[in-house]
Amino acid sequence: MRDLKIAVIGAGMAGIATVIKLREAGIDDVTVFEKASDVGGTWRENTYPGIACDVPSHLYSYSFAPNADWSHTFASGDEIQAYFQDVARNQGVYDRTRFGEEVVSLVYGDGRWSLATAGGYRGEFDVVIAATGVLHHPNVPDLPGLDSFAGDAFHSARWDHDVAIDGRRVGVVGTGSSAAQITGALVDRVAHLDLFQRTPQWIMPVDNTPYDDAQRQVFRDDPAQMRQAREGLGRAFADHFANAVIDADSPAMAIIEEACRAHLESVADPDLRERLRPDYRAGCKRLIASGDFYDALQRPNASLVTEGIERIEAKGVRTADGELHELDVLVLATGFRSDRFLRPIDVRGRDGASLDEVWAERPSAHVALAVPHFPNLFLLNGPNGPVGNFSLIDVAELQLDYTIQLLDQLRHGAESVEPTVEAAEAFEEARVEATKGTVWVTGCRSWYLDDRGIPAAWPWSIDHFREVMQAPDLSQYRVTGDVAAVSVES
Ligand code: N01
Repeated sequence: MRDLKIAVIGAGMAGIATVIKLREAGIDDVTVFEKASDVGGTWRENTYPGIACDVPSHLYSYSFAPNADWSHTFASGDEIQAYFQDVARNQGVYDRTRFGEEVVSLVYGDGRWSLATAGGYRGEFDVVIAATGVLHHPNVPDLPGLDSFAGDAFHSARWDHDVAIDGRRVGVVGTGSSAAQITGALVDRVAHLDLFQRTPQWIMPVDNTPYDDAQRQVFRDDPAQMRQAREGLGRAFADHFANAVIDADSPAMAIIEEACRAHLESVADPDLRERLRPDYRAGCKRLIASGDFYDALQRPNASLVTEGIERIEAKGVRTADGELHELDVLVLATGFRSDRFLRPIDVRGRDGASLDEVWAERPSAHVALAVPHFPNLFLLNGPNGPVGNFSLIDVAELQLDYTIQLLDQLRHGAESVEPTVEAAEAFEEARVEATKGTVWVTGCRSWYLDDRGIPAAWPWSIDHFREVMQAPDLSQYRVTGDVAAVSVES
């Protein structure tokens, strides 16, 4: 069997899993390229006050590395980051990783990828696995005058911990999941908090129950119980959320909407309540899970600002009604450019095809994983995948199982494997059609929607994703070289 030399881009959640799962499959010549100085990806970069994951922690854990010690149902960001560091350390991922190496170009030719980094490294690989994340490139809004602000301004994913927060006047722009968590965490620390809301959000109430010592001991003593807990959470998450949003008319969707409506009724001041009321359906935008957001906004030192932002001035934010909201610190919780994926890496596939050109209108990938004309390149959590309403850990693990079966083609003598144009187009056509039944198209602006207003997401169930990821259908792939050597069950 041929030994494959594999490059992995990114040492976040998916990159760590890649090293481990490839090794399990007998593929050990793996180098991870990480532009930062540590593993963790999202959880290394997002360190804002209040950060947590809204996927329950026992579900947001690798299936192969359960963690009996999660402190809460929804663990905090630093606990999650420590988990990834531990797994990476215990499984030798640090040793495989070149830190401080930003990949800038990938060029395919004669069955190999030439990889170059900004630091001058050059190497040849049989396969590249991009584990570069989805919500990675901050969306810094083009607010007039932003540079003139005399205080400190930063994006939520670039939190500046040298800037004092306590007792100061802080403004938060945005009402997404990041802003909701920041608002809840900051309100009791600051002199005044202004939340600049462009669009109200539906908020799903959640309790973040701690696990006590006894429960943690049970999980430690009996891993089977912990596995069952993970499976139960996965089932509940799918039934009550993931499978609800893909069917706008489902009873589960109605339950979510009712829970959000009832939660909004908890806001005592009718004026504030109405200003917080969205005019679109719950789940259309990525649903926010929070138990403290409304409470925070009802504190005497919090203001919800619904007038549009006209410009930023030295002293603060000037809104369209002419009012100046004076601030010391401005937090831009304004989301991410969710259409970037592995760009800005310059990727050249077969016959010089440029990924940037192929994706000029919008990114797409066959089963969210692979792109015609770009052989032996796999994108974990790639375009149009199950994002936002599943545990991305499960998604990455399933994609890796599928990818490893495609790699078997190469290990048994094939030179290259890539999806056919026909298969990728047929997949995309079916996907677009299926988005029509989802709640994402019921009338709102969100990061799910592409430039056509079509959700750039997997519009089917997680069970269907599991089925598709069971085994590649080789009729959808162009395999070159010694193709008869292996067959993959389908
Ligand atoms: O970003 P977002 P996020 N002027 O894109 C507003 C995951 N996540 O970082 O709605 C004024 O959701 C924008 O307004 P509008 C999760 O999947 C998970 O919060 O477009 N406002 C919106 O309110 C999540 O969905 C967790 O009108 C501007 C906000 O900024 C995803 O990451 C925690 C503006 C952006 O919201 C992204 O969440 C955090 C402008 N020019 C993130 N530009 C958990 O697990 C943008 N906005 C809990």
